[in-house]
Amino acid sequence: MTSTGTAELVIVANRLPVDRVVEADGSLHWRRSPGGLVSAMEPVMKLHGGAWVGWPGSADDVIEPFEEDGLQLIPISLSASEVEEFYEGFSNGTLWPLYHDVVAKPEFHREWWDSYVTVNRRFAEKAAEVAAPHAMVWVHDYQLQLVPQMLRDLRPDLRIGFFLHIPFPPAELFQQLPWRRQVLEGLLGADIVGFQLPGGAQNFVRLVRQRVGFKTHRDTVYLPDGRLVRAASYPISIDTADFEALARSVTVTERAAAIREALGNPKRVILGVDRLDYTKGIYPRLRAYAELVADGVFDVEDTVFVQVATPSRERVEQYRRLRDEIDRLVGRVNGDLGEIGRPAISYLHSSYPREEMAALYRAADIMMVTPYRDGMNLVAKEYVACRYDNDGALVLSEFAGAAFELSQSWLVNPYDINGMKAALVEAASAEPKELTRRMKAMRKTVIEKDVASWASGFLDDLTTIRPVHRRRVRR
Ligand code: GDG
Repeated sequence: MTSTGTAELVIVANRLPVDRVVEADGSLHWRRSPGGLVSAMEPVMKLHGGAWVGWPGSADDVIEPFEEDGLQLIPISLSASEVEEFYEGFSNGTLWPLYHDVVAKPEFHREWWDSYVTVNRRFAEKAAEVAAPHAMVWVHDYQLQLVPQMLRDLRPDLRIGFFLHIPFPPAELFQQLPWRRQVLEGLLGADIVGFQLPGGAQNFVRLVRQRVGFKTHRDTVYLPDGRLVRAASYPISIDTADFEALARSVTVTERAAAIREALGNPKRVILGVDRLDYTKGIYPRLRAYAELVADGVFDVEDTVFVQVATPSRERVEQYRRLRDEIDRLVGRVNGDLGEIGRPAISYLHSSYPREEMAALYRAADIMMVTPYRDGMNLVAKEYVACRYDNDGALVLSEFAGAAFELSQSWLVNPYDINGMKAALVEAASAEPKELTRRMKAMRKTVIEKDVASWASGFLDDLTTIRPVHRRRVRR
């Protein structure tokens, strides 16, 4: 065992939960990144003297551990070539498309894999250094799938949990990965491997049986050394109360009215909010709307579309190409169908403060969330959290994890443009009573199952998982 640290709970994630801000006078400071994971973890972290291991977000930064808002932050440094090979390459050019149904073609490069191994080892070593004896370590997401086993080799005393935020693909797709066995073995270092949906957990257990050859029964893998690994689903959520409070605030209420005004006070506002990512199905959604305008079903005078596409992974080729495709589509639709002062689609390639997001959710009569594949999709839950009047319609892809819980939405297949058009028309003409019935049911779910209950559900299971013998692993 390597020497140990003092943190009783360690979060290991690709990014630290803070962003670096450079002031006009050149001074540097850190600002908490907005996001449910951070706010959900904060109370538990403070209670347990927690530490967060992650990358600060720019290349070649060597930063000493520091404390921010009572959180102990442990930066991991990545070189420029590691950002290219580990992060943009293997994580976002290989794993991301492979795990999202191959909606874009994954690239397999041996040097990207080598970098993935090197960087995963760096994260594991750092976590091993800061964790107290018998501490809990919670590792997050596809960038760090080798960390659980690397960490277990260094620190067999730890309880290790892993959670995958994106889908875990069926065997038929996962099998393409030249390093499939190493990834499965990496994950098996955890005591609990968590997924968004039961299907992900089942895919994982099946692959372990087929590819690694370990015995499995239902959600449990039996390792030859007597250790057990549990694979289960923990659907992530949002800080619902916080979002609703924001939506009810005077500033957001006024801003929502101002947005509608600026759009020309139309009868209907349809909204899409996504990172600009090829998994999110932005293209077919805009086409469905544009066809309805061209068909004369919607009129740009009374039904407008607002699409926010937050810039994302701009150095990765496939993302640049997607941006061009969407630019072209929006240009064509507005050129063909818009009128002076009335573009059919208001397209915003930009990122906004949370207040603006809440105002947009408040301003929208119909929210379209139509990914080809998505682990969960928090935008759908945020929209529901903001609709405290029980109005508004959610059109949701059946391939988003959120579809399992938000089954009262208008569920669509994003590959079926006619189907999406029909759902959009139905949602647009639904009676208020129908909207209320659906929204009420969805709000109940999102209020009961928020991000705090997600985090405590996972950590409680990790605390109480049968204390199997923790024999030293000899290799
Ligand atoms: C991954 C999985 C899973 C977006 N633009 C702005 C902004 N956002 C916020 C949204 C939402 C979050 O970012 C996006 O979360 P999603 O869940 O929709 O999608 P991914 O980024 O792909 O997240 C996904 C998630 O991990 C959690 O496990 O649900 O399936 O792919 O919260 O509001 N926030 C602000 N400005 C923006 O411009 N402030």
